[in-house]
Amino acid sequence: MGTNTEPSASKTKELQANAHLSTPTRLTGAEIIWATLVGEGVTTVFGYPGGTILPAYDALRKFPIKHVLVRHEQGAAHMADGYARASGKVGVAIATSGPGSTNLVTGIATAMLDSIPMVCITANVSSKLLGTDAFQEVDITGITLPVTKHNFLVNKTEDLAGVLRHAFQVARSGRPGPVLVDITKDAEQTSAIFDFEAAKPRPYRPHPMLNVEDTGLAEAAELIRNSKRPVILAGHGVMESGAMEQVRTLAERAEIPVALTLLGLGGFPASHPLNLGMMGMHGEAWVNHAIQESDLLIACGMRFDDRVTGSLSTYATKAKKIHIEVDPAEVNKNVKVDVALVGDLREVLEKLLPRISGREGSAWLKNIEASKGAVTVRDIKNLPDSGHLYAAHVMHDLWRMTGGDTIVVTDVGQHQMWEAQYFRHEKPRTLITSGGLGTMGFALPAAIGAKMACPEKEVWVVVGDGGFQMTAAELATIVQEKIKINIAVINNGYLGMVRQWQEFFYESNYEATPMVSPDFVKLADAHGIPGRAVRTRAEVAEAVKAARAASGPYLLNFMVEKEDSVYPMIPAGSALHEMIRRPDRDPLEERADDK
Ligand SMILES: Cc1cc2nc3c(=O)[nH]c(=O)nc-3n(C[C@H](O)[C@H](O)[C@H](O)COP(=O)(O)OP(=O)(O)OC[C@H]3O[C@@H](n4cnc5c(N)ncnc54)[C@H](O)[C@@H]3O)c2cc1C
Ligand SMILES: Cc1ncc(C[n+]2csc(CCOP(=O)(O)OP(=O)(O)O)c2C)c(N)n1
Ligand SMILES: [Mg+2]
Repeated sequence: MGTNTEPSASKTKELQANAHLSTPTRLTGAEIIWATLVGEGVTTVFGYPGGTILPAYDALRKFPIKHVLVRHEQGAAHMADGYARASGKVGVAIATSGPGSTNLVTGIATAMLDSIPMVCITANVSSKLLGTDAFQEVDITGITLPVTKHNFLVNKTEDLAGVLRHAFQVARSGRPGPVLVDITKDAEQTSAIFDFEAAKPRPYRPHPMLNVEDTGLAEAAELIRNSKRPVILAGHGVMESGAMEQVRTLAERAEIPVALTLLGLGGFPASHPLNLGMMGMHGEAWVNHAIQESDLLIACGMRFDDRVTGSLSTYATKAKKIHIEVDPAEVNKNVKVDVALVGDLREVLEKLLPRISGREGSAWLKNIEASKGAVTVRDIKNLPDSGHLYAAHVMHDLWRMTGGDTIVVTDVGQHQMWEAQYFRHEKPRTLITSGGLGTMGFALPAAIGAKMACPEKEVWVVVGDGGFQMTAAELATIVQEKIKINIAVINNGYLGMVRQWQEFFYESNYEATPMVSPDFVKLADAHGIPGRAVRTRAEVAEAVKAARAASGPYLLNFMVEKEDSVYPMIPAGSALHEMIRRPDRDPLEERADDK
């Protein structure tokens, strides 16, 4: 089954014949919306129609843009987000006024917390009705003010092209983020001269602080030269900046190990000898110990989230800190740093690298290696089959069988952490996950967006039984769009991550976490999607093979151990080295000698 992302041939012809972009032409506001999007290079949008946005939908047929009809506007926002995360381009979501636009809000906040470039276009009531509590009137610019990078209300047709172009510029420049453009119905209906060139925004002017000076670079190089126990902390900004090569060069040239945030996974190859793995609340023990013992942290495009630092007063107290970061507001926000290099990571590293020469790091690397001890590689392939199906095995087999060459889109919870621990990401943009907001229901729609952006790539959804039920309606979107996505439901019968907190911190009072679910295989079947349940470890590989071989979407319902927990775990607010470890006699051992 192929994907359906390309505009139809007839629409493409219209684009070629489309003189709007070069010759100023009189168009309706509705037409200007699409004409501007075409000019900005948009080929796919995700949306849901309604009364006030109907003029725009009516005009859509004239433009070479593929519209994906979602089942809930939250899905449209997550799809636009997944599209952006997979491709690096700006994702676009469309909704009508009132409930249509408020349904976008969770998806917008999700993109905001993870710095994802997105433009959301909503319609509002006609300008003369604004402020009258008209039918489906809602102040969506007010509502989304704190969760957008910027937002606009347009009530004049002649302003539309300029505002939309500006919105794209804001979304993708500097630290990316979501932008909302709310358009009154009358601005869609009346006409104006569309002049794409004249609507071009003024060139993006970086913040005046974004000017790395020689003194800062010299100080950073000096700290690196003199450090005995440095660690690079690589975050999401590595991918957003496209600085994978520069980070690697820095690590290799100065022999510095690299720890990754959840959103940084894939920015530095998992198989690289200098890769330590994930840091933070569910990071590897040796990574957190290395950070606590370090004398120099070089933070590259990461924002010292509390899931990463644990308690700030005890965080890496022996270390000097260098922070390379595009957003000045992030510098000294959580962690006070010694040298701040504010700018685009790739550009800053390109200036810094000529000042870095060979540095001997083997003693520190050996020290970290030794600290891995008996509990290390998470290479659990040879562990005896205890008759239990652990989510860890599912992730591990998924990684082995795909060779890691797939986009994995996860939801939020235990399965998300097991994916991060057991699936090894070699390449950027192969893990798509909601980190900052931790939005359950994200995975299925975000995967649709990712597949639309990268139709040639294999895409897997890894989702819990709880989160899957939040946006499962988008199964119908998969079918309508004829796209091939594989879905792995990690079904533990619980809101597992919350159950784990109840077990550890609330005396196992499992209030409101056991969850009854429908038969997910039957649910898929009702959509015409084949699938099967998997109950034992022996069946996992065959099931993954069947899903991959199927020509269309496929769902696997993995009935995993119900009360397993994610280890290690730093209790919220504790120090980074105060980890709860997997109990010794737990059936799922993680031993170094399993290599
Ligand atoms: C259940 C759960 C558990 C979690 N556990 C962990 C955990 O154990 N470990 C962990 O790491 N995370 C964990 N997280 C995720 C965590 O909440 C944060 O989302 C994550 O740590 C943020 O990573 P980041 O700072 O790399 O990315 P972001 O939050 O996206 O920040 C990226 C930073 O890079 C900057 N940037 C962007 N573009 C550029 C550029 N061009 N040049 C320079 N800088 C740039 C941005 O301004 C921003 O400051 C968990 C999340 C959930 C839901
Ligand atoms: C929209 C939303 N509501 C509530 C939460 C709080 N929460 C975090 S993880 C989790 C449990 C997830 O359960 P499930 O989807 O079954 O995944 P599991 O942890 O069992 O792998 C909950 C309720 C959230 N992150 N998002
Ligand atoms: Mg669950």
